[in-house]
Amino acid sequence: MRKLVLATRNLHKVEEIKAMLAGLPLEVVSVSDYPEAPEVVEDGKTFQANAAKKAETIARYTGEWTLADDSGLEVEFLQGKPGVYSARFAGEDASDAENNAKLLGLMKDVPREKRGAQFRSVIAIARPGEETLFAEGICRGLVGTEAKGFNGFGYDPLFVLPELGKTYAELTPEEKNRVSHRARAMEKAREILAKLTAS
Ligand code: ITT
Repeated sequence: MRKLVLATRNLHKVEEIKAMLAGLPLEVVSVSDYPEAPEVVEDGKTFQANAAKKAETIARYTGEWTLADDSGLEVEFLQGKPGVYSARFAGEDASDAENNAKLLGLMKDVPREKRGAQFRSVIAIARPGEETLFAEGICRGLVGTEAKGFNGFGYDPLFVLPELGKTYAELTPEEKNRVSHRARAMEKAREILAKLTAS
């Protein structure tokens, strides 16, 4: 079976993406299985640029098909921030708790109708010697006024899905994987991979 390397060091993402690739004729491994693999500096200005850089760097290093996700939260009141800086919103090496505290602080006293936000995921699929392919997914919601729920990672406890009345962190992994930005991007990525593995 052909290998697909997941170029992410975020174990939550690895779990989500592995679940979404189930059933495809691919042996899915993670970049953690390559201890000497290079660190990728995420200096792009867009999710697409960073996703491409992660996937292409690891594809070049491993010689295998490689899938990378670059994602983040875009808050309307903050003109799209933290965006590509979501992981380091409160500084390099910031924890999820620190990032969430910074976001809550900036959104203090902002009324519900101005708390709109969306999560965006861009998936890049790189193959040695071939053009990189992309898939994007968006999930709209609101920034909550307090952390709720314990599942998931990152901004999950603050991201409210108004139609469910729950945050991402209050969903089971299966529920999140049905509605999330990453699920939507991966649905398209699955179609791309299904075609590539069939040809
Ligand atoms: P890799 O680059 O190794 O994949 P990362 O966590 O640094 O791991 P990104 O650079 O794409 O990934 O940053 C994404 C950040 O956006 C992530 O750290 C979270 O803060 C946030 N994020 C993305 N998807 C999320 C999700 O499903 N739930 C909560 N927060 C998410």
